[in-house]
Amino acid sequence: MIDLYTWGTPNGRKVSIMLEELGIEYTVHEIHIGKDEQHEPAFLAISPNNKIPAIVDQDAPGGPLNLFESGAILVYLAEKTASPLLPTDVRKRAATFQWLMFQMGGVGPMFGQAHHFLRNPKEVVPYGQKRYHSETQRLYSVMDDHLETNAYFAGDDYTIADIAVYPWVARYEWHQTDLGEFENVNRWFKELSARPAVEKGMAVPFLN
Ligand SMILES: N[C@@H](CCC(=O)N[C@@H](CS)C(=O)NCC(=O)O)C(=O)O
Repeated sequence: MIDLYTWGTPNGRKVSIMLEELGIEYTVHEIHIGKDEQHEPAFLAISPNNKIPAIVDQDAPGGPLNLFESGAILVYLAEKTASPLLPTDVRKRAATFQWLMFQMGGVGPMFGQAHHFLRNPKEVVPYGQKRYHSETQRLYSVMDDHLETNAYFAGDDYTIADIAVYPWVARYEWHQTDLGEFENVNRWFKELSARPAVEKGMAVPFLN
């Protein structure tokens, strides 16, 4: 049994999609980040960087295991279940990690900043808006070029790299991106959207 501490954000949904794909039983604990619940001591004991998502694996060898950082959680769950979502073939595994890191170090932080500057009703900062919107568009071009000759990020197979990127692309309206301009990303996005596990995972803990 996995306890999932999450909120309705892209990073949280990576993990709920993964758990749905794996068919693992899990209990959702909502951490309302708008109400600062991420700073409560009980949550900090699991996730000391005060961010969702985090999990507790009650059945880990040696006793309950706490884990934060969505990328680490995806790898942990794939390894725990020996899932093909993290291939064992050396080249495919390397490609999966490469695109997972691309998401963790690029897509997540840059799209997140784009949302911050483009959707902040209190203070308009044109430089911040321009910088992160253009960086977002650049990342879409990188993804679009790659997906022109690859069905998925790691090549022929659907992996945790796709699960990591998907919930961020799902917020395309927030970062003012026309998916019609990126036909390969659009094709990939539509295919993943049709997966029942993706649809279910995206609704955890609520839809927005
Ligand atoms: N690198 C982290 C980022 C997690 C993250 O930024 N979580 C956000 C929500 S998407 C959060 O909990 N923010 C609350 C805060 O910063 O106080 C991961 O991938 O898990």
